[in-house]
Amino acid sequence: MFNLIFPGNQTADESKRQPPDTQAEREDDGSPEEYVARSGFTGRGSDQISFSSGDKLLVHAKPSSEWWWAELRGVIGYVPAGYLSQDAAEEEEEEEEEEEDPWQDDEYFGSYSTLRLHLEMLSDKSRTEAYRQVILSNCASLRNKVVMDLGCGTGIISLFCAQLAQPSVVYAVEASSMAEYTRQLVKQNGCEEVVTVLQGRAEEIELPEQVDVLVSEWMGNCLLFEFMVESVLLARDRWLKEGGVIWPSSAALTLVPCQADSYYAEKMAFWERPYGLDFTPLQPLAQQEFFTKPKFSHLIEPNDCLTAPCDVLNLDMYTLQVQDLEEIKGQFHFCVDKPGVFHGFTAWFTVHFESLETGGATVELNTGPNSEPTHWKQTLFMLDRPVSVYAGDSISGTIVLRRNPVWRRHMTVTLHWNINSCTEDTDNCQVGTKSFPMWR
Ligand code: J7C
Repeated sequence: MFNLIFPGNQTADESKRQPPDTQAEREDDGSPEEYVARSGFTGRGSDQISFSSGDKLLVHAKPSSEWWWAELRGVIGYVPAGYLSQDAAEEEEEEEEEEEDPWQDDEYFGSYSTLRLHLEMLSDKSRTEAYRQVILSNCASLRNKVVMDLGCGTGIISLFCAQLAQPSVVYAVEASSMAEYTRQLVKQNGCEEVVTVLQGRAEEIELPEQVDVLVSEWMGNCLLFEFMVESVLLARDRWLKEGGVIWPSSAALTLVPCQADSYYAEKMAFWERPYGLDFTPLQPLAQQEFFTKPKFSHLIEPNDCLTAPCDVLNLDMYTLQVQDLEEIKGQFHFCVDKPGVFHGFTAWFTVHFESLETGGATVELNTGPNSEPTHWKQTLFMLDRPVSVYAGDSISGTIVLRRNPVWRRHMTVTLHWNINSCTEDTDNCQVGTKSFPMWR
């Protein structure tokens, strides 16, 4: 599933270097060249120098492509070459371009401009068939309706509408450059009379009229990651007719305490005795590296669930407000029904599509372990230390999804839990809390 790559993660090579001392390593004509710092750098050790963005440095030698020998205000030392640039004007321009967008839209829509993610989404039968089923089972009610398909991608939902129902028009809105192809697909399938492809961000496009139905496939990892839901809420407030319909109409996040034996073995227990040697000093590093962030492509076996799952959040797409997304809290109370090792919590979501037909059934898209696996899979939140639990124990607590105040597509999931054990003579209570950035 979609994954943003984060700028600002540059790491300087920290290996020790000696200052260049041979003439061969120095600049050809021996005279230093002036460079401007593209961004600030904090030198480590005694042979690197620190500088701020915009500082002018004199480069005396380029002993490697990565590390140069430079001077700033009379201090001389190593600097990372990638931080320097020779043309100040070009640099300013780049800086403007690089000014980081809290929505990372270039990267986000860029990733939807190639087929990789569309192939993944379209190949997901549960997902795609759920939308198809919604249209099919509501085809009578869709007759002569105005539909907006927000984030239509290759246009599959719009094409289902045109093919299976008789809406008066479908506005297929897509911000990525895939929209150009979507337009061709609409034509190729003879749907251009009904489907109008509009390329642009849903927040910025203008429609000639309000819509009866707002349909979108906006769900991300752990339901909210990407926060495309915000675009849906804004479109609802701007373009949905009074009494109009939103598909999906509601969404729930479900949690279950679980075992994750093989993941734990692979990433943590591994260090106990590889090749007969004790590598346990690496375990704190392993915990940091593998268990700090959630594992988003986890497939939990129904058998790994230690309790019955519990819905921790329920979002009503008609009443949910953009500002509600800043912090969403839920609670859980689980009763352990079999002994096992509590390694973490697994989360997944379900969305519901209300029926427009009298007596019609709600369509559900469930991404949990008891349904067909989807491309979202499930999200695993590993505890720092596994805890043995027994039938009759209870695990209760809270979950908070806190949206990153800067990076608007990201959030941190904080879990807080109490384990009440009734197996020991004295009742035993263990408390834990852990915050998981997704991904910033
Ligand atoms: N406006 C238009 N298209 C969008 C928007 C938006 N605000 N946000 C996301 N998309 C498109 C995106 O380019 C991609 O084709 C699809 O919607 C994302 C689907 N992602 C998901 N997690 N379901």
